[in-house]
Amino acid sequence: MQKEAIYHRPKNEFAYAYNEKDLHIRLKTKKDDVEDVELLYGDPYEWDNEAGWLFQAEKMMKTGSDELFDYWFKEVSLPFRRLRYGFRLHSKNECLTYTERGFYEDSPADAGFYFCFPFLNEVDVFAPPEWVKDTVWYQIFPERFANGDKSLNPDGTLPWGSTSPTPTNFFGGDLVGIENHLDYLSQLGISGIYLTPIFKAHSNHKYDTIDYMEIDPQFGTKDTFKHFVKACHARGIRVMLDAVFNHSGYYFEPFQDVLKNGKDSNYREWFHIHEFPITKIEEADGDVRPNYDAFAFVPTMPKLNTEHPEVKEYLLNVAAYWIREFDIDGWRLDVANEIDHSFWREFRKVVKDIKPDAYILGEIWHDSMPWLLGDQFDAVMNYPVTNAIIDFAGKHSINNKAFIEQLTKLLHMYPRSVQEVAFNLLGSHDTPRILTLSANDEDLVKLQLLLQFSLPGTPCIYYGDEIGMTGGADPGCRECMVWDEEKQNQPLFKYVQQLIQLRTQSEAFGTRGDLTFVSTNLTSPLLSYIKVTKNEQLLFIINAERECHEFELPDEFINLPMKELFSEQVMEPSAKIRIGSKQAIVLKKL
Ligand code: ARE
Repeated sequence: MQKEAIYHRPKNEFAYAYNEKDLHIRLKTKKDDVEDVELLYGDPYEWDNEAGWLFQAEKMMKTGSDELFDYWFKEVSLPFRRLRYGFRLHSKNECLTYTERGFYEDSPADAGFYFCFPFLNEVDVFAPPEWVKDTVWYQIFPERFANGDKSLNPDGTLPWGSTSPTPTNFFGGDLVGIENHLDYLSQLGISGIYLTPIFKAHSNHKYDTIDYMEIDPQFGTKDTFKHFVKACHARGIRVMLDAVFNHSGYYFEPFQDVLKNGKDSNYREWFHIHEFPITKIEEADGDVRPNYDAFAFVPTMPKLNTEHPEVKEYLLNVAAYWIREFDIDGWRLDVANEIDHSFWREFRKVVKDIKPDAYILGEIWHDSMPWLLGDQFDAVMNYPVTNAIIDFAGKHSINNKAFIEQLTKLLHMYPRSVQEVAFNLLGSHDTPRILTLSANDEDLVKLQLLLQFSLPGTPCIYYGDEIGMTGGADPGCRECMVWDEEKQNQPLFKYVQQLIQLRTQSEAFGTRGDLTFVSTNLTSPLLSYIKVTKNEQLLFIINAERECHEFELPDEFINLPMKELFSEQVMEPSAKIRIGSKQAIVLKKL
């Protein structure tokens, strides 16, 4: 048995409270090394003089394998919500008990040797907002969605869609424009809007904030925004704003004061100034690096000192204000990974005190477990899953087996309760558009959308992707929304609409369905996975290849009456099924 590959450590994705009574326990072992695992578990205080610690032994379920590891899972609940536990490992010729103190041939009789989940305190249970599990998000870059009030146009505003976007040009998108198109969004079926920044700022992207307490005048006023939120809520659409707290803009009053008064400024501690005098961008030439911390090395984005009590108070007040006064439903946190954890813990308390079911979404592109322990974020933008989907079904740079192994690793990276509200996207204002990444192949985009909508988490459509807009990396991906219906890809719109309907109608299709990859055909070019709830069983078969393929149904689906969800056709019981090139089939057991 490869003991060096056997790993468990409590209170993260390996051991966590799923709800007020159930604990989830996971273990990983070297792939194909261990045949069976039993969880040995019990109350730490149950023992007798003869047997010592009184524990139960129950088989764990293998929930998947990635490139290197097998993953084992067990859900347990104990009357007194206290747990000591270990693992009895069985391989061909060996049997070992794995405890916190190491490996033993015979299971130790002393509970003190075992892993410990001391007590399941309700306040520690990570409980993300339930409504997020049923939400389909739509991301809008406000400057480019719709120009509803030309009187707000900034100087130099260009005619809508008249030319390519650049880092500095304007087309006049505003809040009225978005509100005027809520019928379109309701028709599509989305139920959450994520707006990139809308507070007063210098640029067209508004990530260089001038005033966190004002709506940017080109987008409208506070009354416009209040009216917009009410109109969204009246349609059952939630609203999430973009909190840019890692840095301010160059023209943010406190930074201007530091520029003017240098080390005598009352705000000098609000930033991370390396030395005085500060490099003034007006005097700087080219890409001089600022002598203060910034986002990347962008001089117009001075990093805020969120550890400073005045900065913390100011920003937490901003966070509270827009929830309390405008009833927004969530915050997307920009450059979330570069702000200190203590700030985010206070942020969560402030936000959840005002609106307990507000959604807190961190923008982190990498492993985010330290922010997802239940004391900071509810979820993160799930770019690792985005990349796996695009690599498999968009770029064909990984095959079915590699995709399953990558997804298995990613799905075991976080607690299930986190996975269920993960923010699943195929692109954003920071990435090339999905159709462009898929070499303009609409069929491949549809396969990627199906994966995005049926994997655990909640999907987000980037504006215009639903009608087949293209665009390269920032700023290419920020073109003006196409409203000329002749130029919109209506079949694709209808397909996205159908995915949203399927996700709404079928619980197993959405985030509550338990996912298992059909790994019997790892060498097959076809990806297939099963999603089940207690009332539904769905089989997804995806052919990202350019040839037709035959698929042998897994045992649970052989020779049974089924309905194909997209066509609504009842399928004759069979053992095999043909999948066309770049096609997908979703079968529901009748
Ligand atoms: C501007 C130019 C870009 C240029 C960039 C270089 O427009 O063409 O590449 O400068 O600095 C905002 C604007 C951008 C602007 C930027 C800087 O929207 O248009 O870019 O300000 O002025 C990393 C961060 C992540 C960040 C991305 C952009 O981790 O937080 O970089 N995303 C947020 C917002 C952006 C916003 C900012 C931050 C700044 O979503 O829209 O940019 O407020 C890998 C890494 C990631 C990296 C990612 C993208 O995956 O793992 O960490 O994200 O690549 O580069």
